[in-house]
Amino acid sequence: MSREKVHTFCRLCEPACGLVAEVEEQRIVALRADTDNPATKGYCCNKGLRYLDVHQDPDRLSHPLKRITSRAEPTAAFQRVSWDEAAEEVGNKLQDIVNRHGDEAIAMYNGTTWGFNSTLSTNGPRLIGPFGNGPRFGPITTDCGNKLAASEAIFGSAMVHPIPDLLHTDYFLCIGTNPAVSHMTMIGVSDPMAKLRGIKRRGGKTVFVNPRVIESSTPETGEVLLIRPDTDFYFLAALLNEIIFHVGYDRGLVQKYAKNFDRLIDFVSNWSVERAAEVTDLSADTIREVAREFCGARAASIQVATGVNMGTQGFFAYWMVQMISLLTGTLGKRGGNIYALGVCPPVDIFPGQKKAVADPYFQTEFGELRKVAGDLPCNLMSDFLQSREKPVKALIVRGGNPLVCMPDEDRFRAALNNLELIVTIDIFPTSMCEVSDYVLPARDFLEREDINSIDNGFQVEPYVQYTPAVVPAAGERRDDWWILARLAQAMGRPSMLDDPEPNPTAGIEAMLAYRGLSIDALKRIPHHVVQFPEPDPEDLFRFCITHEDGLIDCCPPLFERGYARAEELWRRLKSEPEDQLKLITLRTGMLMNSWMNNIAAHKKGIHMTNPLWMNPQDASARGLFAGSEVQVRSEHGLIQADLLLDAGLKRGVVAMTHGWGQGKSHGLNVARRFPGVNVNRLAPFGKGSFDPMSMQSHLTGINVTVEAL
Ligand SMILES: Nc1nc2c(c(=O)[nH]1)N[C@H]1C(S)=C(S)[C@@H](COP(=O)(O)OP(=O)(O)OC[C@H]3O[C@@H](n4cnc5c(=O)[nH]c(N)nc54)[C@H](O)[C@@H]3O)O[C@H]1N2
Ligand SMILES: Nc1nc2c(c(=O)[nH]1)N[C@H]1C(S)=C(S)[C@@H](COP(=O)(O)OP(=O)(O)OC[C@H]3O[C@@H](n4cnc5c(=O)[nH]c(N)nc54)[C@H](O)[C@@H]3O)O[C@H]1N2
Ligand code: SF4
Ligand SMILES: [Mo]
Repeated sequence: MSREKVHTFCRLCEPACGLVAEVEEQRIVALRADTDNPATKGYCCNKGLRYLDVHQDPDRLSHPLKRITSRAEPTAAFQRVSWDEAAEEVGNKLQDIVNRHGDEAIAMYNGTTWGFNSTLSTNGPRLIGPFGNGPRFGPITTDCGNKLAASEAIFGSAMVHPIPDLLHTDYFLCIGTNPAVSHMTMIGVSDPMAKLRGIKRRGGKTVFVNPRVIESSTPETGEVLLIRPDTDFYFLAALLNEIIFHVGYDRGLVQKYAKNFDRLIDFVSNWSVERAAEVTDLSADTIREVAREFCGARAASIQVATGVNMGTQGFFAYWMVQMISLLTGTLGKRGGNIYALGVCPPVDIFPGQKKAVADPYFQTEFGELRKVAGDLPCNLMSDFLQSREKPVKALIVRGGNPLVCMPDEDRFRAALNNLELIVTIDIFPTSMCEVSDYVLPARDFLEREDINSIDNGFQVEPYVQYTPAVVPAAGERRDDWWILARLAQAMGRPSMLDDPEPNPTAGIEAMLAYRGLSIDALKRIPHHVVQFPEPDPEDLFRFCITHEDGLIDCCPPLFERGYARAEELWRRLKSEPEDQLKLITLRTGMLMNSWMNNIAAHKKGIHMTNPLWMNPQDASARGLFAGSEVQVRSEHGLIQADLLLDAGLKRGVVAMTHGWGQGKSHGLNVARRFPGVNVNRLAPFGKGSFDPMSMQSHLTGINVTVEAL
């Protein structure tokens, strides 16, 4: 039997590790790291390799399903229907809803998998537009809404995020991210830990800022400064204050590229090192030392990720990050934070993305809101689904699981009862599918062609890779773009399928054309990979400042909206009792947010559930011990969990992995036996529960109490 090797790549997270699939008679028999991939050089993690289990999982969705039980019944039953039946029924119902309730009656939730699917993301507006003007949601506002909104205001575009030049930096300030586990986000870097070890070998160092001694911190990388959760803004503002008023800043970049600089100075003058020390649990001397080290390094760089984004002030924190780069002259400098031109200059990958406007806010029945890259705040999804002013009657969930990944599971379940139609497009029968009326089966990444588009502009070592579909899709699974286009067509709306020969790769070809490439050309190249020259740090100033005047806005007047809140939250933190417990969330190498949870080989030891981790001294102060069953309570909810001890946690901090709590996924025969607990039941939800600057959910540093059951 002939065995063919197909070069492809992983699309679970941002390193896009090269893989080789071995294929016999259109079946994948092995999936391994592509050791000769010129870009990712054989690096790969267990999740990438285990994707073969995902691909072969007998529980996978392979046919369109229609619900035959009422939604009120505890266990859902589904019947297999043809694509035509499913599409026509859904299309008719959607159109009928629009006829009765208007063009704003269809809500959508587009999950994380959006960005990892280029035939979907490059066709965004054409695929989403036909469903009207209803509210749009997605993980943007639980993941990185702060970054998108802040970059839009500062640089002019939501997709501009200067990355740390990890190959040349000699001081890396790494805040609220755990590269060893997550492999980092909004930066595309193969084998991030090797890059961090490289910094140390060159005589530099990484400084982590985190409430926990994380796996990434080793003698070969650097130490952790243990910060009190949700205080990063004060730490970053104090760093900038110290740089401006004591260490001295670089006037070169400021004179050339900055506007509203005096307003920035005014704002920062208020946030001294001493004030930060009062709430961050970092001493004034420690903060001063970081400022001196950062400025004294030959080339210093900085990165913040979800640990900061999910705080109450991720937007202001990210603002400070950009200003630290600008004022230390490390922005657009080799070894500092740079723009890494990839296959083409920044492109919009979110359907509703637009350039900066002076005031993006508008009035709604839930207060003043803005959209971030087209999305409304996830924390108001339940409210919008029950809107009196603009009734929503249908919800389409594509490639995400808002039941588990957003706060507010109970209210969200209740809000779903209001809807006439729920459609979920997924590869697995998740808990979201269980509450849906129609469930539509998508193709997995081994079943579709793609390029690594999500990291365009964020890659430490830029390259583009093409992959063909490794094997034909099993059953009746269809591409995500096709499914959305088919539903639009059935509604009688403009659809990509109106074209007798639809071309889902036109957007990809347009990106490739910038470099004189095409899919055909990539197909002929070994591994289908083309690497681009080392980034020119100055490209940042060429491509990334998209305000009309060509300047970086150091302090848009819009930001004043957050000033009083920064003071108010500081006072609140200062007045908290010393023994206040704060919850943070974690990732593990076995899960991808709420999924990869049906892999039997992963369900071993501590990975069989999601315990509550506590510092041993905090545990003994409460008479708790490893194995205790505990009750964790916040102002917003209550859960039960098993307690385990982690001496690496800062005192006063407890931690849990998110993505669990799927006992109601009856079709997932492994996951339902290892349900775990939905930690997001403890997170704030509804009006006022998110960062008003960026609509970003507040998911870290949540005040909780823990008691024995
Ligand atoms: N294995 C695995 N990899 C993943 C994912 C996954 O679920 N599993 N998810 C992918 C996705 S969607 C994303 S967005 C990325 C996320 O990538 P990362 O942002 O790197 O995600 P985490 O590993 O959760 O790291 C967040 C860190 O923030 C710390 N933290 C929590 N609260 C605070 C705080 O208030 N301040 C500071 N300074 N730190 C804090 C936590 O201890 C944790 O170490 O990972 C991606 N990669
Ligand atoms: N407490 C807490 N909450 C968090 C986080 C946290 O760190 N702490 N992290 C937040 C972050 S960063 C994110 S990104 C969100 C994630 O939020 P979501 O995107 O809503 O959740 P995922 O679990 O990533 O869901 C992905 C779904 O897509 C399905 N899927 C996989 N591949 C495909 C495909 O090709 N097509 C289709 N149609 N479906 C596919 C999977 O089976 C899964 O059901 O969660 C957020 N929630
Ligand atoms: S690091 Fe991310 S992209 Fe690489 S194999 Fe693991 S999950 Fe896939
Ligand atoms: Mo994410």
